[in-house]
Amino acid sequence: MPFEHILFSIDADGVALLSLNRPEQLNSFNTAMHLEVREALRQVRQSEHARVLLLTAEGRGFCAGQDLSDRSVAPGAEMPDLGESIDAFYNPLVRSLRDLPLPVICAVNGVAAGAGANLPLACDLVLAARSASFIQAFCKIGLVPDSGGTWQLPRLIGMARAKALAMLGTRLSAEQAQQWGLIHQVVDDAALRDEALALARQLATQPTYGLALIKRALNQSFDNGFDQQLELERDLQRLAGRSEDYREGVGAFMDKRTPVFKGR
Ligand code: T3D
Repeated sequence: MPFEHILFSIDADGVALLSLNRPEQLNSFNTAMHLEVREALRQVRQSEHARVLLLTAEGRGFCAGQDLSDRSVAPGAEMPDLGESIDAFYNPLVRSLRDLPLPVICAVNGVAAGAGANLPLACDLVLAARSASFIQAFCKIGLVPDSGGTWQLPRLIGMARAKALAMLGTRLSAEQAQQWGLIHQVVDDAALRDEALALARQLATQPTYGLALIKRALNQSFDNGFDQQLELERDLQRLAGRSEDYREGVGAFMDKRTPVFKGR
């Protein structure tokens, strides 16, 4: 399937790069872009080579959420069922990013608004350009934060800050987002793509099967009690302990050589 609204590749190092590419509309989502992102994520899941996904975007913005030019309603016309759109597109997208059995890096290159502000929160390691910002823009047009925002925000930054962002729609700078624990790292604008790619390449040499199990454990921890989480750690450690990468890691340690991991 040729892509028109995204750039997508999987390189020889195992880095899958997915870049949203509707810069004139600040990479807001229309149905065509949703379908292309879905297809790219399917290819990443099925690839034997992909070890890490890097999600980013072209132009001055990261993503402005839903393309609102698809949402104008003429007076008297039937209102759209946005729940259908959430079911069909946004929920599958965030589930797919969060459940991807690979580390997912998000490089936020500019303003991230609406669903575009919450997509990075479904990723594992979020880097942002110093000039980037996060806006829970939904309240400005009478909507509710979606794409997992109402679940992620209170857990990551606490209820008081979550309510302020969601109900005031204020712009949160990348630096403030980092200080609040919403994202991992702020990077100078000109260095963002290179730093994100370097991190992706470095992670691609690591035991990525184990990293995928780590993200599963951490993602489930919010919903588990302590005992449940201990049991989950046991189950995941059982899987990790049967991996080729574990055998290689221990072997390389004992032989005092650099391990060569395969992600399985
Ligand atoms: O509907 C469903 O399916 C339910 C799901 C909803 C999920 C959602 O994401 S709802 C929230 C939708 N997003 C927004 O409300 C954000 C709208 N955009 C903005 O508030 C601002 O554009 C930004 C704060 C993001 C950036 O502001 P600024 O001043 O840097 O840029 P700008 O001039 O507003 O935008 C630049 C261009 O991008 C402009 O087009 P033009 O005038 O140059 O031709 C603008 O219209 C376009 N653009 C920006 N955001 C959107 C958009 N076009 C369509 N849809 C957008 N969301």
